Amino acid sequence: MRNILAVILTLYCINVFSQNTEVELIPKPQSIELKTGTFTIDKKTTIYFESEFEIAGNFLNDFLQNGAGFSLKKASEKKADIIFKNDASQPSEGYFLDISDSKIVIKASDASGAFYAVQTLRQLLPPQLEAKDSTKEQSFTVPQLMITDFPKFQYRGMHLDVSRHFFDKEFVKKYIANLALLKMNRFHWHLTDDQGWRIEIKKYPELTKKGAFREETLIGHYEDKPQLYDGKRYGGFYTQEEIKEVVAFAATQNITIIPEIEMPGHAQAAIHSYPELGCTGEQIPVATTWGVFEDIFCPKEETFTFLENVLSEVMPLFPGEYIHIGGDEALKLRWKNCAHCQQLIQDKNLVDEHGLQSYFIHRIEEFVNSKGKKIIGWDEILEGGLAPNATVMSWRGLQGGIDAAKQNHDVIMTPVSHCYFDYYQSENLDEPTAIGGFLPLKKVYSFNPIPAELNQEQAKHILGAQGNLWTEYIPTEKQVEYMVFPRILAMSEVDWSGPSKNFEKDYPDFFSRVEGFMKRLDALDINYANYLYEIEG
Ligand code: TNX
Repeated sequence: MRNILAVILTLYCINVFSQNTEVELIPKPQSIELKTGTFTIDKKTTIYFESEFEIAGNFLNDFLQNGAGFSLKKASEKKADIIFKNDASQPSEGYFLDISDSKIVIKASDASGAFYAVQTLRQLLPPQLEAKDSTKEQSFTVPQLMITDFPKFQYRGMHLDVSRHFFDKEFVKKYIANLALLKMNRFHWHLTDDQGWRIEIKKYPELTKKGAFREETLIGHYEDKPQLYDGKRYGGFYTQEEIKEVVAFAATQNITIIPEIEMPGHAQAAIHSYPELGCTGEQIPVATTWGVFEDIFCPKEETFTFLENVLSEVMPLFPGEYIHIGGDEALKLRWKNCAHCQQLIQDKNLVDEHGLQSYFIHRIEEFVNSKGKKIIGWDEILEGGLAPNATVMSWRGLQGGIDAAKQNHDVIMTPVSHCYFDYYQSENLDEPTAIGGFLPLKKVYSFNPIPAELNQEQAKHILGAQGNLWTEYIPTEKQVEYMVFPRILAMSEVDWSGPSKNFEKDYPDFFSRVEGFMKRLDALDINYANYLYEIEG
């Protein structure tokens, strides 16, 4: 008798302690209704989904396989325990998740909605499932509840600069997977810059033979003095096969990749590889320091041919609708001193070099549009007049985005003030060298991508917001994660849940969820900045 009681007590305790009754989701869903009790997922749990929800269904199975060593068996719609249903009344990318004692029902009108329902379910499961073969347990509970959810913004992005420092395809995949966890849907891959060309272009092999490597690397600075030149050849690039592999992986994470090929500025690595692309024709090195350089693409016919050939190889690799063509920080000194450029300004009746930049971008846009894709450019593409279908990434502040939206152009907000994760995140003296600036977690969380100056119609052009990670001072994978986490949690919530309506109340709530989320980040082996909690907590 005593033995039986002991067994019952043990079973009861296991049940109570294995219940995961806290609901600490990031980004926060639009509405949660908690019920009492739990639903148990184990080896016997069955699943039903049609092919339209394959990405979501497969993700859940892979997740369980990875963390617990089992996946869910398929059953008919009538018999299955976890069921995906098409429901046309669900908003785009939205879902309804109903967990009761006997079933989990997920309703969505598109593949993204079902995928995000699974991400929510994943966050309701114990964090240790995130780590490979992490647990010997075979049974997990999730709380019974109903969630109605959808994103505030359709563009929820994160960027990574792989030019200033190179990160290999495995790390890029991990980075992308972490965006999916947070219901982000765009990865902006900054593939070319002065310090390195990182994508194989078969027609122009020198781009990666020469342009993907530089002679020495500035790792940090101290009191404005350069420090730590390592004197070694540094670089790397992705073959087109590797790009395809990353793109295919991103599809399993419901992430669209936006590749960026910078023009006309930030082109020194390209000009090093093919000097005729510059205005002077002189041999210049791949840049070894940071900043803005004078040598930019020269608006000659052969440059346009080169760029069109490059884009013709890049575009088919990426199934998304957008190609980012840069457009930022193009100093005009070389164009001022180039007879051909001045002639072009006259011939085309352009006001000055800014008009010439606008002509340049218009031409590229026309080419990209003719291939069925759209361009995004940094907000400098406003100067001299926007290309007719361009989407603007507003980085120098909100003004570029405001101006573009007023001209009926789509906008992605990514102002330095709230979205630059290469800025310092605390005043802690031990912080690794950052490019400058100060952007604590709280400030990211306070961001509202919709400026008050816009009326309702204009505001519809604000597609969403993006966090940027420029990597001048970020040489390692660990440091990338340190700069991104936890600030990306705040960005994901701005983009998905919508800007905070009552900061005084919302921020402490967000912050406590961030603290809870740490266990998941640990299990995912993500190197986040955790001392923030001593300061803010
Ligand atoms: C400005 S943001 C740049 C980048 C730098 C970044 C550093 C933008 C369009 N251009 O080239 O890496 O500042 O914060």
